Amino acid sequence: MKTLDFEQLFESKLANGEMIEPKDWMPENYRKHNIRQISQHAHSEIVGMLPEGNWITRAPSLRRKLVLLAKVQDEGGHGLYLYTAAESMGISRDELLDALHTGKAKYSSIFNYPTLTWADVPAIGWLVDGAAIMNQVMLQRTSYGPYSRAMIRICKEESFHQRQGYEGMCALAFGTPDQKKMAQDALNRFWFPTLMMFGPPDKESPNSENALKWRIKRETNDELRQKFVNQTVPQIDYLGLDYPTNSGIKWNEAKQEYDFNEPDWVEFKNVISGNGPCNKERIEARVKAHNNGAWVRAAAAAYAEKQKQKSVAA
Ligand code: FAQ
Repeated sequence: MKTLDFEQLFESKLANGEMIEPKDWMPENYRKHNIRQISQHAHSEIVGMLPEGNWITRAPSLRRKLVLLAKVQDEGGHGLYLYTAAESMGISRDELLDALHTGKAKYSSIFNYPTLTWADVPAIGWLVDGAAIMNQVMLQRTSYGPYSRAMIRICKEESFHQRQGYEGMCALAFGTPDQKKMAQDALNRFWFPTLMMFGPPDKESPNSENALKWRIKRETNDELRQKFVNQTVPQIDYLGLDYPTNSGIKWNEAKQEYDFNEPDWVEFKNVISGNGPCNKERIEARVKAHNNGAWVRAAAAAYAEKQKQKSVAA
């Protein structure tokens, strides 16, 4: 087949809503775009283990500790599905991790903010996992097969995370006045960083055009941000918390949606360029974990080699 025929086949698959699979021909830019997005997503999952992991030893009860341990472990699993999906496009795990460790690859801006009190743990489950699901529901139908299938499983687990987060927020918001204050403070600090998770405004999003054309993304950054606000504001109301300062949240009767203030996009650009409050600390923690795990990788490789020799000899 000529390249033109391959290209037509690729386009017709997209037009018919079929998946692109690892062995299918694909344009080089489609491959690069997916590697960029899937690997950044994978990095976000494993860096995302750090802010919550910070609270495992200080969880307020055994039940909360068990739930948090399981959640953080789930995020590690999500990273593994996503790294594997990215590897199926012909890039190695070492290359992917090297890009994270050297600051060449991005990960979600949200994980560069600190977790200052226990209330940040349920606030992350509620808001951060809530925003992640809002974005990931559409990614279940993304055009690259391995990414789409990873997202189906991840979404199931993220929904559970979101609910445990909201349940934790309810415990604080309906608890003592001090607990309610902690919940309010966590909401205030995480509101704008959560809105940033959806990416820059559509008019400043260089990757959206191709992402939509190739059905990698099915909704825009602004559409998803609006949906998230519409879903979350009634949940703030139910908790009896105040809207965060300067959030500008107001019901718009004509549009049948909430108006809200945009986050500070200068701060966003700073955070994604490596200058957020915790960027340095996060990368140092990942590099340290990777180096400390070298002996495990060496042992696993030696074991695999031994098994291979055994099966050749048999
Ligand atoms: N943070 O042109 P666009 C989670 C970058 S998973 C950092 O609009 P795109 C689970 C973007 O990469 C959360 N960088 O880009 C969990 C691009 O830079 P580049 C992660 C950002 O790709 C919960 C530039 O700005 N989810 O939370 C961000 O079309 C709790 C221009 O932007 C995913 O990764 C940002 N927020 O749209 C874990 C979902 N936004 O690469 C633990 C998959 C933008 O050209 C605990 N990803 N940038 O140098 C996506 O849907 C998209 O990649 C977007 C960005 C929506 C993130």
